[in-house]
Amino acid sequence: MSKPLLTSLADGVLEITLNRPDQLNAFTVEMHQHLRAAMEDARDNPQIRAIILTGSGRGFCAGQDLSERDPSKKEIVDLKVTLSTNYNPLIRMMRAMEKPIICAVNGVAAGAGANLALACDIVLAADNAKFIQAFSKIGLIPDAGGTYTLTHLLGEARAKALAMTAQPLSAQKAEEWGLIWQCTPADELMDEARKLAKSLASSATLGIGKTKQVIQAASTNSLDQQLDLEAETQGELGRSADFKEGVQAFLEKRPASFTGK
Ligand code: T3D
Repeated sequence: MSKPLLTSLADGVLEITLNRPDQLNAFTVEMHQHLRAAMEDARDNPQIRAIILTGSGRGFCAGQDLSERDPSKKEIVDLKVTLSTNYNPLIRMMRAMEKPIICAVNGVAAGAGANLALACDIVLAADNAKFIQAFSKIGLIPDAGGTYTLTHLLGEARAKALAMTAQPLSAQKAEEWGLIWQCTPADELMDEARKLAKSLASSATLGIGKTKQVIQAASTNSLDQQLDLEAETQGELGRSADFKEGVQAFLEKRPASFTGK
């Protein structure tokens, strides 16, 4: 049986591929376990300075594998438990990780699959990809952070309409609305994602990780709190090897060689 997740590491970039193409990479418990382990490795391994998340085959991820929720199986699955055990720790970990996660959405992203993509830091999507908040079709609400991400990125009007209608949102419109960073021709998606990841992996990783955290904090902080957080974080970064190297390189008119420290 093929592995539900593929990983490869090169040039400081960990590439993670969801690998259940016949089910559009829908989430099983097993795939969750593998993805969590890969993300933990990405977080803890200093060799890894950027992550790409993508899917194999024609889809990115169709959310929860609904065959694990087959009502005829009699066993009642408590979705509060499955979210608390699988989806929520994953999203929390990805948001807390002080490394950039690029999502290369290679095809349809539905349900928790769409919201997994939107939890990444920079989202590129193939021009034939679409985002579907499929939950309302099966009587659920958007999860895996969807109610938060959609509302913060799009505002209530668009978040509610996407969630209530489950209407597919094209990659082009997702870019136009500011839901994702970039819609890319499908045949250029992985090259673009790899180029971007490689460049982030050789840049000032510590500063990029802190940028992620401080921008995320802005959703709930006041301006005063944010100014304090910026000062505190800049103080820390001002003592880093990367800051020293960046300034030195600028003054010497040469490219900087960052170590991510
Ligand atoms: O349960 C909990 O723990 C709570 C958490 C829930 C999180 C969630 O994600 S709930 C939402 C679950 N996802 C969905 O409701 C989406 C279901 N899928 C679709 O609506 C459609 O497949 C798509 C719109 C995504 C794509 O449509 P299309 O026409 O391009 O492909 P298809 O023919 O429907 O799917 C291709 C195959 O993938 C097909 O299998 P087959 O017939 O070739 O053997 C289909 O059954 C399978 N597949 C697609 N999505 C899922 C799936 N199999 C299991 N689970 C899926 N989610």
